[in-house]
Amino acid sequence: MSVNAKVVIVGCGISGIAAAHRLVNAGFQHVQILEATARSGGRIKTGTLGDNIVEIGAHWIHGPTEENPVFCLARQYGLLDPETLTPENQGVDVEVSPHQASNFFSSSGRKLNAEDVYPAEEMFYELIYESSKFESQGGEPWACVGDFIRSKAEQRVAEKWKDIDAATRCLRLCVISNMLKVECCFNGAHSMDEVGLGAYGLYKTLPGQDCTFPGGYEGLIKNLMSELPRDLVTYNRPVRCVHWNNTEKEENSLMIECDDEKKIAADHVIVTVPLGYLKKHHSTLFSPPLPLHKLHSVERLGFGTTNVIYVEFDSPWWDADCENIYLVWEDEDGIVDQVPDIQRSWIKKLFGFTVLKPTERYGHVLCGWIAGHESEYMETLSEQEVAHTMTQLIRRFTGNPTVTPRRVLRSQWFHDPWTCGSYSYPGKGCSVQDLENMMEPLPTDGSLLQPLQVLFAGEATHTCYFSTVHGALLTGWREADRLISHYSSSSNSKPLKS
Ligand code: 6YU
Repeated sequence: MSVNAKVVIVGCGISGIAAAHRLVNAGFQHVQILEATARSGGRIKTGTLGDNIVEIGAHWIHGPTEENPVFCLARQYGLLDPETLTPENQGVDVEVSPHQASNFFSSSGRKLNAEDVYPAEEMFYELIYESSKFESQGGEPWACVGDFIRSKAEQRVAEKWKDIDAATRCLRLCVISNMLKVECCFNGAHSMDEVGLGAYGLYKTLPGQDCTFPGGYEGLIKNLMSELPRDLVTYNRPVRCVHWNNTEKEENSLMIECDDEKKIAADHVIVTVPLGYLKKHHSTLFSPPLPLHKLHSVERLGFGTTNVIYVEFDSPWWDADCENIYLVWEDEDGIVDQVPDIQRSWIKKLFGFTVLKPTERYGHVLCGWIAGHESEYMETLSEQEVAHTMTQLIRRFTGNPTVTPRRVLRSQWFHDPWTCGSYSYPGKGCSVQDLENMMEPLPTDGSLLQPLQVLFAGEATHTCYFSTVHGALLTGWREADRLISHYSSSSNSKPLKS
């Protein structure tokens, strides 16, 4: 098949690249990507900390098995460690796999015993599991995951832990607060009070033990880009406005206007900008504006911030087998995942660290995780201020007044003007209909002159793998396939007018 229709893709993240790949391989002759920045990859971004390769954006292949196209591509390009490829690794059921080795430290400078912590962890995981079972009830009677967890936990604590001493009970509640902060990072939400209970179960996990790219996630982008024509992407070319349903005589129905005033006529545009960007700029990005039902879904779906703060040490202060470190504040006021005074105590939102493994490769590097408005405030501080606060934090929790990080590096996704946060989550009142609205092409009225003018891809348009790289990639393929099947019927092959 050879197709002359002109397709413009807005954004060169994984979804835009995936769409371009499919179209070019299917014989589309005029495919162009317009990217606002000077690089490909979007939220897949690999950086360095000293000699170490570290991820600023996406870290893991979630569920590295045959069903995951990111895993299949990474394997094909030879980007994974051999142990990742073993059937044992692919066979891991994440829902029932044993706890990863974890260290818990408290704000009074002591290492907590496993037996003090595990009952709280167990209760929390039970509640998270139950939170995913409300799809058919639309979340009633709780609107958000936070409300559900708090009310159920209080009830169960009163029943199950009534004979336990007050200090242990109090500590366990603080552990539950810590787990809620973990969940905020996982969901990319400021608070679990903003995550809708009715749609929480929409997200689907794939089997297999999550894995990383030893040479960096951007290796995937480089390999995919090397298979596309060199001049396919125009960098530093932000799109200002998509003029669709343009009925002026002699004009193409679709015109893409760039920030530098350049105007590009096209038959189809695939918009892959992040939901955070769309929330902020939808009123100027589309002319005429988005239909109301689509706009409401853009508003209802959530898009928050999760950032990383890397810290490197000369020697470890955690156990040799430790995979995760949790920092439990002992002065929490009930079950909470928000900090009351962000400027003074933003650091309380950082739940802890993942330990970069293997040690032979990374040395002693920790990746700290922080979500929400606290993390957005952190972005406004200088790197020195962040390093100072991290040093104070670690000294306090380890009880060691001399421990000092060698290097610190953090991400700043909220202030990235082309992303405006990290990834999407189902907000309060959301349902699968919102994700379906997100992916619906324009114009929605099939009787109009030119169908499939504006198509939508990107992680926030996938009904069950939103917020992930594999979800984003699949949406790029989905929209390319929509155009391919449109042109497979010869009656639809319409040449570009101008
Ligand atoms: C995953 C992981 N991961 C950590 C962090 C982040 C993300 N994700 P892009 O933004 O890539 O591309 C759009 C392009 O458009 C971009 O280049 C822009 O510059 C450009 N653009 C914007 N405006 C423009 C304009 N006007 N004109 C032209 N161009 C314009 N995913 O699989 N594993 O470990 C993580 C993580 C810190 C920030 C992640 C992870 C998310 C992925 O990175 C992300 O989905 C995709 O890269 C997006 O690709 P794209 O093409 O759509 O957009 C209920 C329940 C919920 C449970 N949630 C599960 C959570 C699982 C996610 N976990 C994530 C964790 C980490 C650590």
